[in-house]
Amino acid sequence: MSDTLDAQQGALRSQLLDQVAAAADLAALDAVRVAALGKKGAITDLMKGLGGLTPDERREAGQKLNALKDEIAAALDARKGALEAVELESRLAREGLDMTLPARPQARGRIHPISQVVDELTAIFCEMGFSVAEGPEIETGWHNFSALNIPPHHPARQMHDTFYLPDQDGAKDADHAETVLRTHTSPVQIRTMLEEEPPIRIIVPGRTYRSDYDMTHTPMFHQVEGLVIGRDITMGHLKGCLIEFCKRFFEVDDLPVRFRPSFFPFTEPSMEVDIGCSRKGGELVIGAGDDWLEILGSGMVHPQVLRNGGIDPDIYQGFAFGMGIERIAMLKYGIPDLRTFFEADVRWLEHYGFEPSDTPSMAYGLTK
Ligand code: 2U9
Repeated sequence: MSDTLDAQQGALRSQLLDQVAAAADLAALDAVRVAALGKKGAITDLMKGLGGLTPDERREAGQKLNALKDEIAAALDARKGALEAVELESRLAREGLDMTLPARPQARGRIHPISQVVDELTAIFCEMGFSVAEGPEIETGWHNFSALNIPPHHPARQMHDTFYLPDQDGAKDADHAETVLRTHTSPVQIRTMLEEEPPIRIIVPGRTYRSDYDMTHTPMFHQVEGLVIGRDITMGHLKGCLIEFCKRFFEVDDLPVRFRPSFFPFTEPSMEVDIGCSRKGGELVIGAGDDWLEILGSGMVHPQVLRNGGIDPDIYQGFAFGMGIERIAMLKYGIPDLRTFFEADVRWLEHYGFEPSDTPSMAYGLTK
């Protein structure tokens, strides 16, 4: 074959092989294929140029051109495979899922300690057969004080302790005209007694208000009160219920519990309940030691309060109890300052808050 044709094919071969290697993606590679092997491609042009040769020259040149065509086609296929592999790798990297990631992203939100403790109290008492009652936070003087046997000039009624609102018009008497922010959740129990027949077994968690503000008091705080009314309800029922509650809430099976005589206008006899603890080295440990910690107040419902609730004390008796929710939350979860409960500081919530999935339940032990 002429030296010129040889040189042409040699130059074309290295040019095409360089272009195949340099093709950065499948589209560029296809352009090289068309430029080399297409109808107007470089190799196709050389094929057309064979017409002017002798039969022997044409046969030799044709064989060499076919060999070049096969070599370029093979190089194109190899490069296509390599580029497709790169394309697949980048798609896998882009679309891949890391199956070791948690099913749900780490919840950013937190349940406030008050909400968590209300859920814990509800889990404990509802498992004992109580139901949850709610009622208005703006109350009449009658429901908040008189019905509870709190006499007209009792200190609790003073402005320094109670938030008064303007009297309601059209009330049936001065007591019902008087309007306050409730100072405890007891009025809801009065309303329940007026509306339901015994037996009654309710807890009433909720906001309560007192005109007070210092290291251990805030104008709004949370209480939970309980009321059990039935035939032949005795102090034994009160003690059994509250001892069980304290053990389950603080999750200490052998928790020491003691009942101390006290006085409340709405219960007789009344007793405050302490749990055993140790304060050695300034650290509070609940359940062990020879010290005591007041948790709640309780008593047998005063007969006059039963009458105010439309219940005959010669047929029914009952017991009641009440506790501050912030107080037991602070004791149980070691939260030092009451005022931080209401500052909505996200860092505080991140630290003292609870995971939404930490739903308290007696089925799995109050807190996992
Ligand atoms: C009715 C009858 C009786 C509710 C009770 C207490 C004792 C008590 C305080 C604890 C700390 C309020 O948050 S606190 O300041 N409460 O000690 N509460 S017996 O007695 C009732 C309630 C309603 C009809």
